Amino acid sequence: MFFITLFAILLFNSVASQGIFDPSTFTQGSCTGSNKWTIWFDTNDPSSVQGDFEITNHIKQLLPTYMCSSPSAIEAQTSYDTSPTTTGDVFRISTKDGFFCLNQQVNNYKNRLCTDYKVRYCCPSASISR
Ligand SMILES: [Ca+2]
Repeated sequence: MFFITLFAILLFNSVASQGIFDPSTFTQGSCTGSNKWTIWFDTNDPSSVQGDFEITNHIKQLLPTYMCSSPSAIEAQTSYDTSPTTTGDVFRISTKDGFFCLNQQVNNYKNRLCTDYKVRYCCPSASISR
């Protein structure tokens, strides 16, 4: 828990300069050829302390048979299958690190939390069990 908190604080500084969510970035990379999308991962619920994080390394450790070591793309949706653009949340997404929505970045932070999100990754078809 300490590590996560420290990480969030470090991350906050880099996220703060990125501004409002850009629709073009909720999918990073494409998924074609011998690759396919994994199942959706929702490993974290929004907390009032931090936000909603779906961390790539955490997912690799938690669900190794459904995940590959070097995904080529990541996509995020809300847990209710709507586009992140509809939430008004501010977040960061990258294949390497995962998805991070920090409550501090949300308008009227005192009154609302980050929406709950899920992510999926693009992996070589042969490397994942489904
Ligand atoms: Ca989540």
